[in-house]
Amino acid sequence: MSLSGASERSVPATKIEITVSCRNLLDLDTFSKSDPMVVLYTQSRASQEWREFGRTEVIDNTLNPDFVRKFVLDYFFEEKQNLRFDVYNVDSKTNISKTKDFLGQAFLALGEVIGGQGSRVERPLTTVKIDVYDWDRDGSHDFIGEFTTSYRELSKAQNQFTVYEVLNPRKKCKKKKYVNSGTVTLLSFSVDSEFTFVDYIKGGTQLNFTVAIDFTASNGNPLQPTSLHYMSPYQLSAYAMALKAVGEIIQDYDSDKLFPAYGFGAKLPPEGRISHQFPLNNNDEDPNCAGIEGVLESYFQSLRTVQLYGPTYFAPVINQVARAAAKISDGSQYYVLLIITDGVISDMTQTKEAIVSASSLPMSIIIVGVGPAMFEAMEELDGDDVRVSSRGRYAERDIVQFVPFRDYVDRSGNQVLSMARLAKDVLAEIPEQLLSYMRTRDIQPRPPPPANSSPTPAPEQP
Ligand SMILES: [Ca+2]
Ligand SMILES: [Ca+2]
Ligand SMILES: [Ca+2]
Repeated sequence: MSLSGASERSVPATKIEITVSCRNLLDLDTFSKSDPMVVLYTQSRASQEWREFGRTEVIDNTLNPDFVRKFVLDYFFEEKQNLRFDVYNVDSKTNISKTKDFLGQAFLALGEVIGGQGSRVERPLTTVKIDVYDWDRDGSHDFIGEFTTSYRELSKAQNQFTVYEVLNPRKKCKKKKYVNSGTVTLLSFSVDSEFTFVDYIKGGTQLNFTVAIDFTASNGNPLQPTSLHYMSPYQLSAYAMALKAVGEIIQDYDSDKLFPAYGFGAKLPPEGRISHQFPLNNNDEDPNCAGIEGVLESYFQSLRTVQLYGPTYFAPVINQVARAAAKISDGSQYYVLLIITDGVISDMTQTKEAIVSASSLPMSIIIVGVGPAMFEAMEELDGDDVRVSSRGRYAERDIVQFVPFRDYVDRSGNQVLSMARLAKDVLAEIPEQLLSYMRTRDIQPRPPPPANSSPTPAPEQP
């Protein structure tokens, strides 16, 4: 997958309106409070350059401004849209561009605003305030003075010494001739960079999705309308809808658009053997289906031939993908197992054991819950509150994301309300799960290949 490919998708953009407030800003005006203003910059993905997007009004005499002017941006869920907010104190009596003190800045991605609780996020301004003291053994250290700086200014010290004037506000007020209380020189500055999901994908890490579908009897007889697998010429079953919607989302991230697809918990013809991982296309040698259309086709074909049975075992299919993931530890391949289920699990103990074992592998699991169940077991496997453990051993990383599909469809169950929201939640934990694997294995992203390089070899399929 290449990033530019993903961004060329014609997912309709959502307009996001951003309102900015600040609290406890530095007071830099001598006789009154600061007059703050915020300038928003957006980062170009191609050049990484920051460009001014707009600015708020200036509010006089406050350290806690609630700005009225809003920023309206286009939101693309599959892009990381980096934003930078610079806060200035404007001396409103003079020319704005000439006289403004920098109060600090905050970085965040637009997705974080949307993902924040109540679509609200708080960030400390990265202005760094440094107090300088004369150290006393008895603890009564004497304040010498202070200065402020910012990340941007600190980073200049990578090439040059930076000298800061240490100022004591009290002395500054009292003495007319006061210059400073000494200087501090920054001799060196270094940054440990954190790589992003996109850095790895650009560097050639391939995502491989495997699909597994619950064919157990708890889903109901496919010939009856109450079944989650109901075969009707007029509308998609709950499973088909979930598979189609989620499949379309993950399809763009899969490197070769080939999906090994399995069913579990069915009785197979002719002899009626119960299987917990049968290829939907009935081809043991090559379970790959071409695109999500191919998976859907094989799913319908299987529904007509197998008998829904039980019990519901997740562990076999998890272990199957884990075996493929275990063969590759250089960060070039990352596996994602998508399980679509009604959540009535019979092998919770074995599944937890399988997850704990898989947590050391380049692998994630997305569980999509179909139907009206409570899904407590699925939430437990998601492990967001309590890390999954088995026999006293905790999973090394959280590798599971659970999404209850009913939260994204209308009352009739026939229509996905927001593909963007579903996509965001389905993919929500993948970037961090991939990064946590790379971090713990100390794998750095490779430099992106030149634009017209030959395609990378096909990944190994489980
Ligand atoms: Ca694939
Ligand atoms: Ca999780
Ligand atoms: Ca989760």
